[in-house]
Amino acid sequence: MPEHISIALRGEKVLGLRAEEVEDPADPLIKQLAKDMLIAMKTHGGVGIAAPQIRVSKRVLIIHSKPNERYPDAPDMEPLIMVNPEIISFSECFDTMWEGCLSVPGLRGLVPRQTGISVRFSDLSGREQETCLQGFPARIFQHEFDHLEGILFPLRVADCSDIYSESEYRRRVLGLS
Ligand code: K3U
Ligand code: ZN
Repeated sequence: MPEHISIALRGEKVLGLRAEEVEDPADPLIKQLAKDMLIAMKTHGGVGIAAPQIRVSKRVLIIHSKPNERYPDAPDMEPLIMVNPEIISFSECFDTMWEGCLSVPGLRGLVPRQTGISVRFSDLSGREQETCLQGFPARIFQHEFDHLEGILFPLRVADCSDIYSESEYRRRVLGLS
């Protein structure tokens, strides 16, 4: 029987907290947390996940960009696990895309975000890394980073008439029945 890890849903207190710094990114407990997050992300069909979404208020996130029905041009990346991520810089350009969230099922919203960012984080060996993300991976990162700050995507929607039910999003945006 596959392991089941449930996802915290909007309204649960853990999703509104600022998550705590990880003192030792190389701690085996953090490796186990990352494994649980990978399982939850894959089981629930996400392209990213943050630790508070499995009810652990720690600063760990994963991004896993891959091409999909909604974002066919997304780059195919291995899952990238980041402990204590920090944003070093943002690009000046913004774009707007429809977002969803495993913790906010049934809703989609049009969210403006910066198109590129540079980030610093620790890997699971405790080594500090820096990377630049562009496009869809940058978007996933900013969405997951918001989870570490206790912010959910509906708060980032610029115009609240751009929040749709999943069925209206499929009908009006994707042109499906
Ligand atoms: O929207 C979702 C999706 C799933 C597969 C392919 C493409 C999109 C599911 S929601 C999702 O994956 C969030 C991850 C979450 F819920 F854990 F925070 C990441 C995300 C999706 C779309 C835009 C920005 C972030
Ligand atoms: Zn989310």
